[in-house]
Amino acid sequence: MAEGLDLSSWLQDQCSDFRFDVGGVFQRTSDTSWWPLEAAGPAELEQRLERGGHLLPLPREPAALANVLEVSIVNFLTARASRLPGADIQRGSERGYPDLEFSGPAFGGGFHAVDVKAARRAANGRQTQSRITLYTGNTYFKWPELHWPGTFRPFGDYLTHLDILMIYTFNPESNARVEDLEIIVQQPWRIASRDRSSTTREYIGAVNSIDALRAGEGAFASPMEFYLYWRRFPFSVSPQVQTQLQRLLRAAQAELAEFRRRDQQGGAE
Ligand SMILES: [Ca+2]
Repeated sequence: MAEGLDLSSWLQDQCSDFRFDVGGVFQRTSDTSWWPLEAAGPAELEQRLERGGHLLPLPREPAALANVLEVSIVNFLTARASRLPGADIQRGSERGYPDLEFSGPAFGGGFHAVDVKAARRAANGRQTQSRITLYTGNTYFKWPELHWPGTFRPFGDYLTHLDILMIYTFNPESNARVEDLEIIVQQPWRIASRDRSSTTREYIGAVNSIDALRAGEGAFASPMEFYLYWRRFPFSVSPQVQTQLQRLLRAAQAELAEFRRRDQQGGAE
């Protein structure tokens, strides 16, 4: 395989240029609007928009705010990748894995999965308020040879898995809500804990110390140890997941039977 850029370093370089510069949600007109609207610069514009009732706060709800942050960095990285010759980038679905898929000769060929996670700082400033979710544990992660819905290809086809963590302080007083954004790029196994990130969902959780996330000091000494632990984990399997799994296994068996048939035919010729 051709030598390419190291995706992790490339992402780190790009992310160091990223600024979350979303000041709120724009409203076209309101009872307090007046015209013409003039401003000499960004600060005056913001003040003028606010006084004219054109600016609504971003959502408080963590998942909704996380989505705004994710969309903003995904747009930014997509634009950066489009300027890089030989780099291909594909955006994943909202509920699928990964958020971004990188491929092409710029990164040495093969497929690389990049997922974005936003997390709020806890009041003590040293931890995330809740554990970051690294993967859904009972589908594509547990069955890495199968091609699950919501994914581009089987999990096991990726040469690299990387997470972009967006850690911020929540400010309920500001329209932007987000302050002191820190971006960390890590391999998921390096920041994994032995705990789920939700008591009701089948999610693999990260460690919650921000220092540990930054340093990549999770609970596992090697990727092997991480995969063994979490693939053995007794996640519950819903009837829908069970049905999907059976469908995928049947498809894989049919494919294998077809390969065997062709192989025997080929051998007979
Ligand atoms: Ca995500």
